[in-house]
Amino acid sequence: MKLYDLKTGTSTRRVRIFLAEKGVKLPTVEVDMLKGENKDPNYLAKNPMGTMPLLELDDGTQLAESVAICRYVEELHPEPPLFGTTPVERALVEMWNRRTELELLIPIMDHFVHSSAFYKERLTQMADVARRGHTRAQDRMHWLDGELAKRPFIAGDRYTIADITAQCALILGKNTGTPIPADSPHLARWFSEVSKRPTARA
Ligand SMILES: N[C@@H](CCC(=O)N[C@@H](CS)C(=O)NCC(=O)O)C(=O)O
Repeated sequence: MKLYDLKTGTSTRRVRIFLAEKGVKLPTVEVDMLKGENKDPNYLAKNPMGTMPLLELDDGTQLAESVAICRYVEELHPEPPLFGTTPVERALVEMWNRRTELELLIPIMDHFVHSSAFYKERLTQMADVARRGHTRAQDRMHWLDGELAKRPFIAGDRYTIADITAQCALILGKNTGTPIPADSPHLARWFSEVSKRPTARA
């Protein structure tokens, strides 16, 4: 197996933290996005989306979505479980992972890519999308704050992929102008705790 990675990426960080939680180390190739290596025909032949992470299996299969990669690793290495263990736990983890991706990560990402100098030449930036992403993300952080007043982790009593997604989203938010609002103590408590895990800097 070979993992195509991007050290500074958010989806790639999700996979690195997941692997670190599992104690799994994979041969890794760093793709230099600044040099356009992800748009190179050789890379596009592996992943026409031109994105990382990409997990290349020994039989040539290419897995190119961070959650798909994590699910595959979970099947091979079930311990510790990061997708839940019972039918209801699995459903709750799925629910919260989708929510943290759709409601938190994507709005934070929208704000970042539609306002940062880095993306200026890479796409048509729309100020309205940036503003909407910022407002929506902050609204969803207040919502999550209320949820985290009731339990230790995003999907229940245990750290799961939903925490990893939210953790990576909030790292991006912190670095790109959409931080945790000052009046969200439960979200701040949770973020401080997950940031202290040994895997947080993977
Ligand atoms: N939905 C994909 C998103 C992948 C993605 O957008 N990756 C970023 C880096 S974290 C990327 O490769 N960007 C390249 C580009 O924007 O050209 C996943 O979860 O894996």
